Amino acid sequence: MNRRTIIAALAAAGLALAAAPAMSQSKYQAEYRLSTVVGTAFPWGKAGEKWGELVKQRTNGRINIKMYPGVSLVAGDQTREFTAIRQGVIDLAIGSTINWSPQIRQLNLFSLPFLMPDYAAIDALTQGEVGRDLFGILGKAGVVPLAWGENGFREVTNSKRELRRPADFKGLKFRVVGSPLFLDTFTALGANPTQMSWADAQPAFASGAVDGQENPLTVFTAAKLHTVGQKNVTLWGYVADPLIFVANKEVWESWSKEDQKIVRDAAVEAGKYCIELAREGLTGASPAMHKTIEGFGVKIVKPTAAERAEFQKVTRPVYDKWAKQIGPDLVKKAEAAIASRKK
Ligand code: X2X
Repeated sequence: MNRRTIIAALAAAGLALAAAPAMSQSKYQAEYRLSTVVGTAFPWGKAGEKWGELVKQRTNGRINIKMYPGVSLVAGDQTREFTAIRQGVIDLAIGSTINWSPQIRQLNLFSLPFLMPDYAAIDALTQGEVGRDLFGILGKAGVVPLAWGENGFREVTNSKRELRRPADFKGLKFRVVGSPLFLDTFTALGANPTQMSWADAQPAFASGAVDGQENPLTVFTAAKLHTVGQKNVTLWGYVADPLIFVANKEVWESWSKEDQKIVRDAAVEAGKYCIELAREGLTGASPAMHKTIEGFGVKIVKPTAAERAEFQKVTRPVYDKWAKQIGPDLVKKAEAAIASRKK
């Protein structure tokens, strides 16, 4: 049995991993397991690949990162990823704030409807004091946070009709991600939300078991969601999910200071690359990706300011309820950072 098998067995048995540090870490592992939800067709997976390449090259192969897309180390259940990192079943991860928010309630911040109006607002949070506060919280929760990346603004899509106002959501069945906040948001809109992993979601679109979903357009195109009936897209930009690069604490501490610096710097570089890719074709007056998607026969709806305000109004009680759970001080700090952002 190697160290990882022992740790996995302990975790499966529900035993506290306080026992793990007693097993001395005399040498580096042959391989370090990096968890992501999606693979290299997506900016998220490309960032993981880049992180691994940079680290391997700069450590002369001392640290060899293997990517496990599809959160396969936790059998596709992305809401269990954070716990598995803490337990050492996963060595490294690039995770969405949404998927880790069941364990770290403050990460729900980014899912507050209509908190972030533009990319500058995301940057104002992740690159400022709010980002540092969240890294402090993750550090206390037992992982080592290294860098920010990005999944993107999550646009709503469905197979039935154009969505311009809350009334259009009525009765539609939506697949939502694993934070209960999303159930509240879609319920407030009058829809019928159901929580599902990404792995389960795609067959559910194909079979028509659910009508719609929300994800960044980079996910829409890479996963070819137009081929599973998603023929209507509404660009409402209601939330965005940053990605966070982290390491398991014990793995991190087993590395030399020199290697820690290499891994951290490479994460920052791969994170910047990820953010660039996540925004590619999505900025400017007539974004190229919108044209690409329309070319698939998909109808893109761009809500007017008044229509957007209507969505904001019906979801405001969800914002207020969750602001309390996230922590009013953190939310106020985020709102202030956004109000004074550089555009
Ligand atoms: O499951 C999703 O929707 C995805 C791929 O965007 C996340 O992992 C949050």
